[in-house]
Amino acid sequence: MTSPADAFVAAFRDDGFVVIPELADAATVDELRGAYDDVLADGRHHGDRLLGGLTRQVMLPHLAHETFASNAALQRTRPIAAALLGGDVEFYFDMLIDKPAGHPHTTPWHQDMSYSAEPFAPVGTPLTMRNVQFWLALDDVDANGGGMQFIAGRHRGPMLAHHVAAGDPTDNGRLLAIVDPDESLDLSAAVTPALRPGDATAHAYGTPHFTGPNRSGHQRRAYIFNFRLSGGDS
Ligand SMILES: O=C(O)CCC(=O)C(=O)O
Repeated sequence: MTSPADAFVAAFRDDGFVVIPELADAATVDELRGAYDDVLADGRHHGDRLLGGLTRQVMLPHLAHETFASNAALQRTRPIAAALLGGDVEFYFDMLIDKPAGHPHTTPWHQDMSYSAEPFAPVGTPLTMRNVQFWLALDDVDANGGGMQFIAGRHRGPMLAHHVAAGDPTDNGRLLAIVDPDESLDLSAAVTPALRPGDATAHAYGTPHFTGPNRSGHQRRAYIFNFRLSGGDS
């Protein structure tokens, strides 16, 4: 009989994403929120920038605050990442993406693999299952509040055409987007998991995903961290 763990890994392999309820418990959410707010308020971390000139993003927060260097959610995630990718894993990188109440900007449909080259990886770039991104909600999120939306099953390829949607194409903080997503994707099939604080999603680098403006009336804090198979480039 298939164990729940096997079904979970199979869902990730089939759909390109999974939901992980309660990846962080209430105490960990409190700790992460405190650290998050400290880093945003400080504003001096060298990774603090506007993604595409639009949306607040703090790269590598583990260098800015010890809570992001070591916390219970990160520790719980490591074996999950190993199961999803099917081998030993290493921490790759982390970031914070904040959408305050009323934030008007989308993070357009994209595949994370598009960021593997500048200005963007070309059509035909192999989509591997060597990396996984975890997106941990520190607030309630849904489609209306800037929650993550996914298209299932498109992580197996081919890599779709991307373009620079905003920002300087020569800058690492550019914002990439799939060209004509309504042509290349069935957007009516988009799935938006509603998450409570502490719930997370995990997705593959080929999985098309998107977040909308934040119309929820409250802040949307996302703590995002990536693992990859050990020994080798992404
Ligand atoms: O948090 C967001 O708004 C978007 C995050 C995302 O798409 C990403 O990190 O690849």
